[in-house]
Amino acid sequence: MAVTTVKVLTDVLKATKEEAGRLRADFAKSGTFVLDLIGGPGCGKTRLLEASLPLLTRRFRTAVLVGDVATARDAERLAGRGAESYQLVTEGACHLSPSLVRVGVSELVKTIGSLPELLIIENVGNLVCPASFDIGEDVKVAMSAVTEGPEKPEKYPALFRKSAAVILNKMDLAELLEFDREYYWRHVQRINGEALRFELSAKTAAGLDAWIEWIARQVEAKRGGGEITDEHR
Ligand SMILES: Nc1nc2c(ncn2[C@@H]2O[C@H](COP(=O)(O)OP(=O)(O)OP(=O)(O)O)[C@@H](O)[C@H]2O)c(=O)[nH]1
Ligand SMILES: [Mg+2]
Repeated sequence: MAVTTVKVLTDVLKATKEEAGRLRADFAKSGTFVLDLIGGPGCGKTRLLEASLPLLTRRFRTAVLVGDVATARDAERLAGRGAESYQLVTEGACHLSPSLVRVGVSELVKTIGSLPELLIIENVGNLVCPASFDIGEDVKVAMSAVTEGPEKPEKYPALFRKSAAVILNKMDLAELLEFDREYYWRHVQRINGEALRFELSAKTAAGLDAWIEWIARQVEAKRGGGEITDEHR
């Protein structure tokens, strides 16, 4: 019995890995830069996209996939911001899978005709599960907010270790909450000294420019068929 269980699990993991590989190959062919945005519930992922999309869609053909456990609320919020967005409802699962991303990609292509230059995927609000899944992305970006306290990198290191960049959001509230920035970034440095760092407020747009420019450099690099290297980060 135990052997059968292990075999089924191995097959599922293999199929998942293969689908992620197929997605990555398709994104390479179309020159689509894919960003997997991961953070706990309420850290401001959708709010950041609401602020970012008007700036990004001026420069790039952009589309968004939004993962949620139960609702289409986030895609509704993003409507009218210049990017086609499609909601993926996981029906309870705590992360997006490559097969669900494949469904979203097919739906996007039906609507906009081809893959965009930039695809942003807002993963399900969770600091643990999405970190373990390859969904064909170029980069994972870890996001947390000052309202969640400064221990998030320390307590959820896997996500921070795997991310090319770390966003600390809701900086407009940092002073009020006496948020310990030094503590937060010290642990990010310890876990992943390579990660790029953004402090911003999706509400006031403070710090947004550096984030937009970083994405833009990478979209341009991928569009040109170049490798995403440290130089572009
Ligand atoms: N003050 C302040 N509030 C913010 C900021 N960013 C987001 N919020 C608020 O925080 C709440 C949660 O933001 P969302 O964008 O829905 O968070 P999310 O990460 O997409 O949440 P899930 O999709 O549920 O995982 C909303 O009320 C936002 O308006 C910010 O920079 N400053
Ligand atoms: Mg959201």
